[in-house]
Amino acid sequence: MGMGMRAMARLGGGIAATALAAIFAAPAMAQDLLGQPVPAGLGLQTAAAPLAHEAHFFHNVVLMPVITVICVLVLALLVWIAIRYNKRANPTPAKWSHNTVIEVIWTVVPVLILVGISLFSFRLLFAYHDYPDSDVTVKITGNQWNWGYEYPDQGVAEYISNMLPEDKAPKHLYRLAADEPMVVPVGQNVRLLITASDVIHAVAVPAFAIKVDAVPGRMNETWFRAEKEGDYYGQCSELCGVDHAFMPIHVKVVSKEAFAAWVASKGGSMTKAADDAAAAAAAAAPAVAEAPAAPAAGAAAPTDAAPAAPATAAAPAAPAAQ
Ligand SMILES: [Cu+2]
Repeated sequence: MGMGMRAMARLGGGIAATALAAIFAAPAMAQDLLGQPVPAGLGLQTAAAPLAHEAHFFHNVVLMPVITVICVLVLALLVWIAIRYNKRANPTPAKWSHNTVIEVIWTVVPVLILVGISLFSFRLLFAYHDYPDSDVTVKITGNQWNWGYEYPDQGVAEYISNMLPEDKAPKHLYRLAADEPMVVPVGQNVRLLITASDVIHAVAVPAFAIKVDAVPGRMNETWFRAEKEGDYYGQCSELCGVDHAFMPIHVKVVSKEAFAAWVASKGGSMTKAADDAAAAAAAAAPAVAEAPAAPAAGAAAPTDAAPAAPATAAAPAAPAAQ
């Protein structure tokens, strides 16, 4: 019986190892197809951003081994009990029913396993809320059934991204490719501000391991830093209505120069923030110059209201410049 158990354990271990190898090999084979699903793909899409690497570590190195060991152990115990203690092999069963030591063990060990998982889990959770300084901010608005992208810092007004129809999209990218992708520079921190105009949608891009709800009246936030140029695809991940499956998220990661050229083509400017600051300063300057005139005006008409009037008049100039 002992030999049988060992053989069984070896078989179980072999099956688990093969399954794990298949799961981990899939992303490796998908290297050249970064950012999109692959036919018969198993496991996670190849990681292409810092958070994705951390999420994959949690999945591949923490969760999968724990799950595999527990499954194999429980299966082995079941097989052992079924073979060793069935009616034929064990005609006169023992009469005892409780064992305090074993009950303490099967309570404490799972608790320790969960505590061990939670250490890694919280670390990952905090990493997701640890926003670095952003280089580019994109405001994403989910609509029934498309996405609006806006780049407030570059002055790129919101444009709508629609799914490419079946006859226009490459066959394997139908329902993933969009006519107007979200364009971002490679190696830069991209902050996403996410909301919706009608119902709840969700922004999900597997290669960056991000998934955030887009909720009307609420601004959610996440970030990613794409490590390689290319096209990355995601989909709305909240059931949002009849065309839920037809609002893909297409992220085009390009060089810094190509991003600047794209911003210019959209009527924006990479130096908009600096330009605005300069314009605001220029607009503020005359207001400061006029300031000394206030006491004079006050002197000409010595009422309480008079000195306040020029300041109020000058104030709207600054917001208008923005
Ligand atoms: Cu949606």
